[in-house]
Amino acid sequence: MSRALHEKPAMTNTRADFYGRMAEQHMTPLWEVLHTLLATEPVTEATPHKWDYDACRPYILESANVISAEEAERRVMVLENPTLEGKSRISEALYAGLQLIMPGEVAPAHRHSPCALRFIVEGSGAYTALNGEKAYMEVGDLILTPSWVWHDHGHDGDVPVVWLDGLDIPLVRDLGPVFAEPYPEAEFPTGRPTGDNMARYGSNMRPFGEKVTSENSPVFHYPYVEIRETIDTVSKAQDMDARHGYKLEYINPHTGGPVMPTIATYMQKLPKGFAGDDYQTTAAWVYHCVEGSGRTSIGDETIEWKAKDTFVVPTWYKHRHEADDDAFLFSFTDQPVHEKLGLFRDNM
Ligand code: 1HN
Repeated sequence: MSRALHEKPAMTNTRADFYGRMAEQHMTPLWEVLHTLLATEPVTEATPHKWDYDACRPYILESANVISAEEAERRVMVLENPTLEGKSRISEALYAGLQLIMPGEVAPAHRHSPCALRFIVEGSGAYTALNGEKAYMEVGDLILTPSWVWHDHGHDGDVPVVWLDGLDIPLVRDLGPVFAEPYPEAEFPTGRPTGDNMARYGSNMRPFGEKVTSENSPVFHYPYVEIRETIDTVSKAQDMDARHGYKLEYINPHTGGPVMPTIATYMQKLPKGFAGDDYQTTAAWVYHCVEGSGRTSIGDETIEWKAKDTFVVPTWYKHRHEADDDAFLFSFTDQPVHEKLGLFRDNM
């Protein structure tokens, strides 16, 4: 259990008077607040929570009657952590939301310094275009829009499309360097043909002589059909992890590391009857169930989940998964930031 490193000293008249006078110089005594700053273990203001898709879905669909994607810029229902209300965050450093696009709609091109991912929850026929190249969405696909890349969304199909957005925007805001820019024209010019990016970077090859200039994956679309087959094949060998089942990371082929500098993404298969051991890390985890059902014990509570539900495990909460039938969980986490800063710890 976490406890404060230091006990708050008693208040006296002399102290109160002194603190009051020093405040005029915008100074304040550390020993009055040290107990809130340092604890023996991480303390998070975030709470474990699940967004039940069946309960959320009617509101997501209703939003189409309230505002167009174009007027909203992005028509998103932000998934706000219950103890971080008003802060547009699902954990201290991560943002998540459920975005809706209706047939024929467009969400205009823009770019920003925070990086984003989208994981498709329902529907098909919509696309995200990166620098004008369209990636068409199917349920379970992962599409990346790294920092400062032009992106817009559109929909050539005939059913509503919903996806889970994940961004590092709370982290970037806390650090300061948020920049964003709308594309100055009404339409972004057509880019390379669909599939070009996959051929160029997603086929275990890459263009000759190309220099690596960032920690963003050059691949921007990771289709579920491929991920599903990969993880199924891997799960035929008997080398399951006691905590994670069969868990694979989506990688940046240039580095072998996470897909973006601040966010790592994973898919795991928990076989029917799986009952995992506790996992505890300094990173926050957002999980989204793609198939199957089960439950995750997070600290003292247990969250039941099924396909299309999303739940968050904040920093340092012990959590363990159980699966009722073969379950597939997508997750994203701020773990790469913790690792880069030398702050990452887990109980592995
Ligand atoms: C954004 O640009 C998108 O491009 C989604 O779809 C969610 C949340 C905060 C800031 C920018 C998108 C966002 C966002």
